[in-house]
Amino acid sequence: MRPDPAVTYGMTKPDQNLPDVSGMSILSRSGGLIWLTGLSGAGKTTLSRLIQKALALQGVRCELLDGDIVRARSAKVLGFSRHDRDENVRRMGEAALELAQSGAWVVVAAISPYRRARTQVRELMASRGVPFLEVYVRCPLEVAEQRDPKGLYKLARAGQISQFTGVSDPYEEPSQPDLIVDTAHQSPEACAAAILSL
Ligand code: ADX
Repeated sequence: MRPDPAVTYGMTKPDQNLPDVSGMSILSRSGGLIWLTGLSGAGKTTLSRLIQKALALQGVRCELLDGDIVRARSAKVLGFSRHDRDENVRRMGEAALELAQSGAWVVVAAISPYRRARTQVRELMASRGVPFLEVYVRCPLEVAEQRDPKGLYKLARAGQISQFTGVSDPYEEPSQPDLIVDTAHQSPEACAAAILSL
């Protein structure tokens, strides 16, 4: 059985009350990119899935690009050095651009720890006239670490994973995100609704 994403991420299990996006301006735009950045365990994947479900209810195509899944598919060619993370972000931006230009809404869920790489994606989208929304999925390190859905923080603290974001590698908070959602204090549904209201 596949794990429930909300449980996986240690967040409150979402009930069936998906955000109602009918009448929201997102429906009047033909595609765009919602970029979720934040620590591992912050809730990016959970939110991306809620957004996709809410949009699907309105017949809007929404594609998800999740760091974990994209990395698994690319045969782990990229590691976690700054260079590789930036390359990962660049590739996701390129893929998202193509999807958005085909009329889909795209949600990228990736730690994407470096400001400059995220800004480069913003600039790429702007140069092609594709709406881009950077959402900081904020969650204090202590909370993400307590959730530790994949047991990675524990391994990182034990020195078994190096360059782990928040523990032994940096995370640069967005200086001017389009939105901040706080997953330590807001429900997943409230966060997804706030994002869809942008
Ligand atoms: S990013 O930094 O390049 O944007 P991405 O979101 O694709 O990262 O992948 C992060 C996921 O890889 C984490 O959720 C975690 O499951 C896994 N991971 C493995 N090693 C690390 C590490 N050193 N730092 C962060 N995440 C890691």
